Amino acid sequence: MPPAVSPPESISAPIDTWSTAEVFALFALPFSELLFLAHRVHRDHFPDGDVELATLISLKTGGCTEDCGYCAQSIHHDTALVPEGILPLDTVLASARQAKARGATRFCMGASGRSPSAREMGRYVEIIRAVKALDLETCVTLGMLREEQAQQLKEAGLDYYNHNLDTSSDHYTRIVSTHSYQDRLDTLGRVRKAGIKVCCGGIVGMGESRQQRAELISQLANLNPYPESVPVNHLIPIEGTPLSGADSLDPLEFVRTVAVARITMPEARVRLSAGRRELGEGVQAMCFFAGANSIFYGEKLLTADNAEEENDLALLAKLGLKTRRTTEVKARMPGIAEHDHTRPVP
Ligand code: DTB
Repeated sequence: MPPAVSPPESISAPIDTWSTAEVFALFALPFSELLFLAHRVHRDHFPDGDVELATLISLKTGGCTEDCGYCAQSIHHDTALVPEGILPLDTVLASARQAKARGATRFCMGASGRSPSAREMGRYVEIIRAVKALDLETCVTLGMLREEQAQQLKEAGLDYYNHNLDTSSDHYTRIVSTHSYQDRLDTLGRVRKAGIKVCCGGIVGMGESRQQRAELISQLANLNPYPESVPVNHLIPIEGTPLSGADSLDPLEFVRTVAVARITMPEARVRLSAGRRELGEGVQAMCFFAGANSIFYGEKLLTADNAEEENDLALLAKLGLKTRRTTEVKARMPGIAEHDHTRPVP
């Protein structure tokens, strides 16, 4: 039996580390109690309760040598994906400008591959500089990095590096064979050392147990410091990948995962990421209550379709949730009217 966590007092005490057993005990709380705790932590740390809008683009698609079992972009899997080289700078900038005009504050860029070559790094650095100059927060995910590459990205003005732990260390060996969990931790260490903020989370619904979900959250929460940004993805089963037939996860278990991430990483942006559209409005609403405060906003993720922007804005309006930009603009200019969530931000 995992030790009982006696809510809510135990949560308000400063907790520096989270054992898997403690995290598991959170997962095992009655649903309403878990959500109540998570929401309280959320309110304490994010009194504005705003939601960050982040738009994602695939800078380079497919042709990846890694064999991650969930991914459409691996050369090891027989998916319908057509590989594409690095997008021209102009195309990326047009997309970034559009994302900003529609209300996104963060522009996330993903490039396929085990790790970037020197030539690719040159292109990515140029792109990051140019996007940053548009006054957008920048985030990239480029695979494994060496120390000097992390430094190069920092010098380009990069805000966040996304590199997920994906799942527990023991389950990881069943998902990926071309690199190890330790490789992931090593890159995360180099990103931290370079002074870049860390975006690191996982994917649930890959056939892992609750114990393994608890291990993942414990790993993330015990990173010192824990990530500033924690994407919680729901597996999108992609035809031709080894995980295409994975048993679907109970949506309420997804909500629990979000809640546990919020409680254990109180100051992080918990990102409702891949698979959000498929969760439907009711489950998304519960995730926001449980502490999710960032979403991918835009018609596409990397290769998969995302929720429609109009529908997202309508959902936020229905829930009375403000976007991050609104709050920040209001903080700078008290009295300014809130924007109408049912229409794109001018
Ligand atoms: C993250 O955790 N999720 C994003 C981002 N980081 C790079 C990626 C989601 C991809 C979903 C599947 C696809 O589009 O192929």
